[in-house]
Order: sequence, then structure tokens, then C-alpha cells
Amino acid sequence: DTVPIPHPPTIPFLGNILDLNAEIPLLKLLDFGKQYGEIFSLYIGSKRRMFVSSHAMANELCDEKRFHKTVASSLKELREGIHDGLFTAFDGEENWMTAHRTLVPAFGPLNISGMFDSMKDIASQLVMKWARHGTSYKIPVAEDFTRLTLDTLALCAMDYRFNSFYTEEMHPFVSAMVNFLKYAEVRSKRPSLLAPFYSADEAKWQADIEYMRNLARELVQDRRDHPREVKDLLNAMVNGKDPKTGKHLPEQSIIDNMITFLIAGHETTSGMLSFTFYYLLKNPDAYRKAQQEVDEVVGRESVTLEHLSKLPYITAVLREASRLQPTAPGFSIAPRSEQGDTLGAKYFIEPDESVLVLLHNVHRDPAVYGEDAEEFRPERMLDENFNKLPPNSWKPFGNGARGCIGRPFAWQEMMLVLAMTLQYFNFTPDDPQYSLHIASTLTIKPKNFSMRANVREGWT
Ligand code: MNH
Repeated sequence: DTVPIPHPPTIPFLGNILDLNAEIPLLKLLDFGKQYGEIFSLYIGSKRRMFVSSHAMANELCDEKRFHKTVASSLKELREGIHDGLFTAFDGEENWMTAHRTLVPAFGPLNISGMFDSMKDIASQLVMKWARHGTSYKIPVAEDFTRLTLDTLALCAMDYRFNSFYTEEMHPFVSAMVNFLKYAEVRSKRPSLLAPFYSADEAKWQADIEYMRNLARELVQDRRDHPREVKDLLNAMVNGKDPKTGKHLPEQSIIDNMITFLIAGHETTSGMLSFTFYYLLKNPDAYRKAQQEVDEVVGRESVTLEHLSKLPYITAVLREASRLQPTAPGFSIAPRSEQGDTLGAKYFIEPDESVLVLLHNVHRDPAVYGEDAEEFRPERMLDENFNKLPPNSWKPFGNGARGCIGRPFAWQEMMLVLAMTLQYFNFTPDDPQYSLHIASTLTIKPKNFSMRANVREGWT
């Protein structure tokens, strides 16, 4: 027998829309999760959305035979600019399958290891910047890591240099992309009927889309006119063929996915690096162990790909930071069956309804992580413990076929940056009293978190 899904009181016409009228709606959702438990619903106008907070519920939703990804709210708005690219495609859409089959090898271990030198090129620019500025520089952590991840993606995806470390102003592509993302969120919270009242904003949004697509189109054309032997994603898309049909990707799909990689890959990765430094500086014991591991494995050598596979503690640090602060804080799932589906044998979900997995709450479920679930303790993420976690209890990269295709890319980049920065610098918090505040767009990052970097003895 089914039971009603609990929800906070609603008001006529608006439902719970005012409950979400907060600066950081995510924090409201997480609080409701703590209050209502494994599942609750909210009425956005007349439409009901579900939110789950327990591992048991998330585990059921990750069963791809019963449930699949839905593209809703902000994600759906992004389709105006990147259509059925990998991230925003509706589940089962034809172009998703074609692009997925073509791109899986490009994101495989061989290709990603081929990008090591490009990643190191950009990471060295970051190290150089911090070394030259010295301890008087208050490192704006999230901003500098965003420079790093953007430049890394542009170089590895399309052999293009944004040179963000050499300019105060971001490259125009970056501002267009940031506006595109922000406005998608604004749009998703506004009835589309009202669009005509915002015609200037709408025009700006269209211009941003056009700017990004034109630049991407020029890069594709340039590559076709002047083929080059580089191991970037653009070559994989221009030259690669769908193994099933033997066909090349259409130009529109190449452009959609090139922009998609920049969007899906830069903020998530920079946020995760930023939270990792936040936790390391809050936990001196973990910091010391991480640096000690780098000293033992890498020493004063130049970091290589081989080093990166010998850093189990750093690996655990990244896993633990992304458990506590999953920078893509949720993903949306809906029943496959036209009859709907029932969660936990008691909560009925209609076929057209979607459920958001609240990763923060799922990742802190005491049933999985125990009474110290809220604490940063990398030891619990060392392989011997990590491999014993129940299925679907750690999902920062999403689920199944629609999970993150860029995970090996991001992981290699983050491991490299941690190894290099811990090798060169001693870090101290700029404000030891800093208490964590979250800034959120499509993804989350620590707000106004800054630190200082001191070049370690022996490097100068
Ligand atoms: Mn990534 C999908 C998290 C880095 C490209 N990514 C997802 C999803 C999550 C996610 C969660 C699933 C979203 C959903 O179900 O709606 N991604 C991350 C995190 C990092 C990350 C936490 C870094 C840390 N992602 C990257 C990088 C790239 C990338 C880097 C590209 C180079 N991600 C994607 C793409 C998808 C995706 C493309 C969509 C995959 C698909 O549906 O086929």
C-alpha cells in the first residue's frame, strides 16, 4: 500500500514556491531533507517534485532498469544553446547515443593520459602565479582554480588557450558562458509566458549563445582546414566515427558538445579543488599526511603520470571532499514505466514526475557512514574501505550511462594539481576563523574562501 509523500504546507496557486525563494535554494532543500527524512515533495506551482535524502532511496533510483535521467529546470533551459549535447540530451535521444559511442574512447584512459602534458602546462602556470605573488597575495581560491580548469579544458578539448592567468578580465567566451548558465537558472524559475517582459535579457542570452557557437564553429572549421596531430577532444569529434553506424558526428553536434565540455567540466572541477583545500586547511592532520605522501612518492622530482597512481591518501582526500561537498549537488531521475513506480514499496511516483537525489544528504546518511558522517575523515575512503561501501552510496559523478563522461579527465587534473601544489607550497588559511559559506549556480563552491601560499624551503 502506498502512503502520501510528506511535504511542507502549500499555499494556493504558488504551492511551495516561496520556500525556495532563498539565496541558496539548495540549503533549503537539504534542511527539508533533514526535517522530513528519506523523501519529501514540493509543489512548484501545481507541479510536484520529489527530493530524496537517504541512501536506500538513492540506491533504488540508481537502478537503471526502473529509472532514468530527466532533463528538467535549468538543465532544460540550457538546451536552447547546446540542444541534445551529451549533458542536456533527453534520455534515449538519437544524437546522445551517437555522440556517446563516438566519444567514449576519447575519454578513455589512453586518451586522458595523452593529455597529461597539457594539464601540466596549465597547472605550472598556476604554480608560477602563486610563487611569484608570494605570501602577500590573498589567493582567491575558487577564482584561481576556475582559471585553471577553464584553461585546462580549452587546451585539452580544442587546443585553444584562454590564457586566464595572464589577464584580469576573463576571455569573452567565458563571460558569455557564465551569463548563459546564470540566465538559464533565472529563466527556469520564471513562467515562460513572462518572457516578452524581459526582452532585453532574452536578447542578451541569444547573443551570448551566438557568440559561443560562432567561436566553436570557427575552431571546428579551422581544424578541418588545417588538420593537426593533437590528442584533443576536437580531433576525436572531427575524425572519430560512431562505431555502430560508421558515420562522423554532424557539425551541430560537435559544437554542442564542445560547449558542453566547457560547461560541465570547469565549475565542477574547480569547486571540488576549492573544497578540498578548505578541508585540508581545516584538518591539519589530513593536510600533513597528504603532503607527506607527496614528499615520499614524488619528492623533488617533476610530477609524472606514474606518480599519480601511487597516491592513495590524496585519492582518499578527493573522495572525501566530494562526499561532503558534491559540487554537482544532485541529479534528476524519473520512472521509466508509463505506469509510474513505487519507491521503498510505499511512495508512488507518477510517470511524468521527477525525483532529485540530494547528494549532500545521501552522502551523510549515518546508515552508511556512521555517526561521524559529518566529519572529514579521508581514512574512510582509502581503497580497502571505499571498496566495501554499499552500492550507490558515493555518487558525485552521477549514475550509470548518464553519469559523468569526464570523470577520468577531472580526476587526473585534480590529482596533478594537488601533487604539484603540495609539493611546492605550504598553505595557510587567510582567515583561520573562516566558516564555510556556499555559493551556488548550477554547481557549488566555497564563497570568499582565501588562503596564502609560501614556497617551501629548497625551491629557491
Ligand atoms: Mn561531469 C555528467 C559531475 C567533470 C562532462 N557530471 C555529469 C553528471 C554529474 C557530473 C553528477 C551527471 C549529471 C546528471 O545526471 O544530470 N563532472 C561532475 C563532477 C566533475 C565533472 C563532480 C568534476 C569534479 N564533467 C567533468 C568534466 C567533463 C564533464 C571535466 C568534460 C571534460 N559530465 C560531463 C558530460 C556529462 C556529465 C558530457 C553528461 C554525460 C552524459 O549524459 O552522457
